[in-house]
Amino acid sequence: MTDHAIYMQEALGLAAQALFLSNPNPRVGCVLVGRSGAVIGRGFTQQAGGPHAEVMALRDAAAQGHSTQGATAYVTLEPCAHHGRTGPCCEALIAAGVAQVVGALTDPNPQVAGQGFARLQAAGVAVEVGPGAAASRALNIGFFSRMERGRPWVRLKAATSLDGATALGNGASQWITSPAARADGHHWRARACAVLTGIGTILADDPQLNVRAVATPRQPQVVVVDSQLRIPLDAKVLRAGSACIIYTSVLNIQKTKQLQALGATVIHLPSAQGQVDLAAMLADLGQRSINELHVEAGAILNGALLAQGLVDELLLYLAPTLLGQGCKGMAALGPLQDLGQALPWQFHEVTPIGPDLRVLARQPTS
Ligand code: AOF
Ligand code: ZN
Repeated sequence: MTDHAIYMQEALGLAAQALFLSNPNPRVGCVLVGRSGAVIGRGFTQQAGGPHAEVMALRDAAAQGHSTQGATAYVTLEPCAHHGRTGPCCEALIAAGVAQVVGALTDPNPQVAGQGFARLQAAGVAVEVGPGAAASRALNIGFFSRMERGRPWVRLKAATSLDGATALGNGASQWITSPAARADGHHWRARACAVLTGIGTILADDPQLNVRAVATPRQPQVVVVDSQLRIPLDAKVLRAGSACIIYTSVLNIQKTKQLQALGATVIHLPSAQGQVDLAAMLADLGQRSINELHVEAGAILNGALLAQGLVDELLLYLAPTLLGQGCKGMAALGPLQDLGQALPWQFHEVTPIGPDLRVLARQPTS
């Protein structure tokens, strides 16, 4: 590996430490290398509104008494050029006397979009872009989705038997997969900006949909699709720490006021068919800075999202068990008339988790 690749690898490792922390800010890492070739500072993006990776690395170097004059900064995303909740990182790097910036990717945020690199170059800082680009993008798949498509990266999670059943015909479903797989599922909840479910799941299971099995500094926002606004006022998701967003297709002022009094946000987004307009909902969630949307829903909402082509990734846990006929499937789709109508997916990654398999599949285009 070249020096650039080695230091960028370390910066990517730092960026990964922001996985549960920085939402909706991208996960960014920064390594400062002094003129002697030694690493003098490290940082990663803090919670939204907190310092960016570059500022953390500069502070780290200062705290250790290192001079940053003539240093090289390895950053997994273009240093910002805008005055957002924090000052522009490109100015902080220039002021610190950094001589070279190696960046993995241009920031797709229109407020930055090349201006950070341009400003560095205008100040005489050498700029190189490219090392670590694919890994940085993968780590920020939701941020890129929101910036480029105006909607979150939609990841649909399901736990099934080897023959694809999510529950017995009588509804019994606890537990098909192992504790290890369930804990792994919490990791994916934790990295998401929001967890989406449907009213059917709320009424049947009254889930909390928060992160419990892994330590996290923040909880994802809970989002419920509830066409008829049937959610009970004592539903657990309404008691969770982060305020719940409910999408509905009916106007029910009284129930809306009751839900608002509990801290929920109620959004009326009817489709032509009288249900919630799911594509419009995703656009609205993009406006609300949702990067990764983690779907844990029943067959009806899963089927609607899949049929409308709104799911980007399947996160499936497969247990080594066969449940046979008469079971429930993960998505109400079809019945199809011929195999040509089948929805095509591609395996992206397959990982054993305890006794189960975790399968990530993506749309062929993504
Ligand atoms: C960086 N370094 O570590 C991150 C950046 O609201 P603010 O001020 O926190 O700005 C958020 C935007 O800054 C975010 O949308 C993205 O464009 C950029 N994120 N930039 O220089 C970082 N996380
Ligand atoms: Zn910044």
